[in-house]
Amino acid sequence: MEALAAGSAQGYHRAMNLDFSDSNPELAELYPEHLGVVGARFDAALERVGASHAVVFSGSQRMSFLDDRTYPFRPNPHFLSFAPLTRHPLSYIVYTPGETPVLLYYQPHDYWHAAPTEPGGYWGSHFDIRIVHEVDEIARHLPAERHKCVLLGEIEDPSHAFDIERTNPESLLNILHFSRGRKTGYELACLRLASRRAVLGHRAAEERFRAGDSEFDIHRAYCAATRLTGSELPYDNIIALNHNGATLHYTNLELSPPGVLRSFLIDAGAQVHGYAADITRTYSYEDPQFAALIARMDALQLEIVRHVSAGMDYRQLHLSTHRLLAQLLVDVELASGNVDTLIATGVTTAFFPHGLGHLLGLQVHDVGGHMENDSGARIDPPSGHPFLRLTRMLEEDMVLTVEPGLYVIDMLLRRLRGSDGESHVNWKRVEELRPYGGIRIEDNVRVLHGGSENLTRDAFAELH
Ligand SMILES: [Mn+2]
Repeated sequence: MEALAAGSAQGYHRAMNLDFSDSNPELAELYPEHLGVVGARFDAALERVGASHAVVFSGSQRMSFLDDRTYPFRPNPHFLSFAPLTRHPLSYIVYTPGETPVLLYYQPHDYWHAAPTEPGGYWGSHFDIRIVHEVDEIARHLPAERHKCVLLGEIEDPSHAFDIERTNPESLLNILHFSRGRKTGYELACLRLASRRAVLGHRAAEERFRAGDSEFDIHRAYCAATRLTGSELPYDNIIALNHNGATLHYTNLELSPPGVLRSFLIDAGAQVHGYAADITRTYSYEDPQFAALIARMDALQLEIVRHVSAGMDYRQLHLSTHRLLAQLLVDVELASGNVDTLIATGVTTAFFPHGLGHLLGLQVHDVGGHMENDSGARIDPPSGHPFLRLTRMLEEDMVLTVEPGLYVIDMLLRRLRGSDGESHVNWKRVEELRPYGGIRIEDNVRVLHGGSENLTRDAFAELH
């Protein structure tokens, strides 16, 4: 990481195959097949609703209330699925089956803001690109028969719909959302790059934790190493020292380091061409007992990852995690009793209250995690596990997270008081663990027939 800080990032990135640009030759090779797959999905989706054209809107900049400032731009993921246009509000893709897609590329004459640069890269030659400087010019590039169009995107200003009346039909979206669960070769390459990019940050963050930095300064080191600003991250970094790790989505970033350093939980991602990584690690400062507990959770996580393969029901993986966690709680003397009892009395849920994981892609919590098929049928989470975001049968080339956790969350543990669970908890051990917050280990995993590819562990192994 010192090499990065010293300014030789370009050379380092090239050496480690970390070309995040849109001239990356590997992505250039994979992209045409990807665009073909996206097109085929749109063909099926348009046929279902009897439409001839999909007009996919990138989105507009949202304004703060009573202000002239905008929120960070978050593009429509359906727009991003065509091309890596992450900074392009007010652009449109017109997709017509059998034709080269038209890209209405909005490039305003604007001396306040940097307009999008000239289109190009590995994707540019696959579109009929029409540069427009005024929003009004867009209308004449759209198919004249507006009733044969469907518009996909978030329309806040009705003028951005250009008289297209059918917007975001659910039966059409069901096809796109269900099929996005499986990634193309190009998407897998982007996701691998995103994992590597995030791991650069994780390495730098651990180093700053060991050096005694504050949460704020660890966050700065993370952004510097990934070459991403806070608003370019796929989600707000969770950088939690000591007991702050018990807050599942902790994002406060304290400015000063704590007086005593015990533990560090970091849940931080990165994105490459809109595709996200979502990675969590937990470190002990110098307490061998907490380090041993982390090692136990790491082994548990790997055991669950070992069971990931096509045909597996992700709900079963989540329930298996509770069984393994119950045994772990007994082994480390945080609880006593048998596995079934600890689950039935809610003890495992108090220590591990979130889902095992979720689909990952253009969205950190990618769409379609609860879909049974492309017709809109839904698979509910198992009873008692409402926060499980992925309930599907696993298919080859899905990419998902596996992120078991173990925390001292007083709000949840208090609820066990007076219940059947109370006598199974070793409250003295809970007191001892409380200052350390919690543990979460999260990898990004690609489903294969008979196994999986661990994007995150591969990246950590490469970038040592
Ligand atoms: Mn996650």
